[in-house]
Amino acid sequence: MSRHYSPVTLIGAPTDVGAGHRGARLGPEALRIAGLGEALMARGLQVLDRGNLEGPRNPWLDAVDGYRHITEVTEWNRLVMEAVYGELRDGRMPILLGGDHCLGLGSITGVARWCREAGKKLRVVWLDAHADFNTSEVTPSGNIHGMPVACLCGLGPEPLTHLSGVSPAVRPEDIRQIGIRSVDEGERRLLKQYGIDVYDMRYIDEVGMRAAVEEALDGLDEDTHLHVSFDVDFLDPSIAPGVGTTVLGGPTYREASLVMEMLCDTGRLGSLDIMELNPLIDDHNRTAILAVDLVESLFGKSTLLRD
Ligand code: B3U
Ligand code: MN
Ligand code: MN
Repeated sequence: MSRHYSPVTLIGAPTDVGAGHRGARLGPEALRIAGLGEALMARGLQVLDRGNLEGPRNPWLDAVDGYRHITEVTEWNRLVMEAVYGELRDGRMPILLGGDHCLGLGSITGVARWCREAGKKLRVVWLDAHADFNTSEVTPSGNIHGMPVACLCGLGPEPLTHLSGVSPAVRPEDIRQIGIRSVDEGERRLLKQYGIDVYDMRYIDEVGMRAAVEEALDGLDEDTHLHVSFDVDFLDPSIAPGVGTTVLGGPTYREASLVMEMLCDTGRLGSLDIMELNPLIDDHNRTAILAVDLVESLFGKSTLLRD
């Protein structure tokens, strides 16, 4: 099935300021070298690569009061929010090339701001091994890439929860998490308290990926903007070794392809993050090449021979 897409814009955010390993700052270049732009153009999309945002360097300091690098994380997220919002306002589809997943906060805050103005509903699909719902009180690391979903729901430090002035930036009931298999103790309590809809690997094993994704996409209509936040550690490490925090037991290539195809079939994709790719621990860029392959499926590449 061929679809009409808005022109897309690639936005590089080369930082690992929210992560526990350095190297995700090289993610945008690795995705470009793996042919992301060319692959999208080959699918008939108009692609504009705006290059990389320029933000503060990673000072690589210890956590203070439960947060590492909060000043730098705030500035990067502000830059990302403005860039993502600006593209949507101009009628373009932003694709954020991370960078670590703390930037999902700025990206989705920008998307939510645009949805409010445009009178659109928002559905966030968060593909990840982790729930990223920690706070300064419960985080085991202080790394803010473990906190963006909590911040989106209004839980966290003011500069992060109020990036666009409105908090919560997203209603917890608009979020679906798929592929989760590593949740910290306090984080689990908060996920329950906020009622986040989590399709963890146990559930996926029991009901199958197709049923899980169908449920996660239930209720989408023509007024819904679908945002996909793709943390590459969602994938099983046997196929995607190039991330800082691998967790065994993730989706296979076939399961991940199906997720992308089903997200594509909604016809509602409006924005995308590709996050946490770390070329320094990858194997000849294979994880970036895999991410590009899956993004092609998200944009309609299919071998489907049956209707
Ligand atoms: N939950 C842990 C680990 C983690 C979260 N997100 C990533 N790693 N990538 C934490 O540090 O918050
Ligand atoms: Mn994540
Ligand atoms: Mn993760």
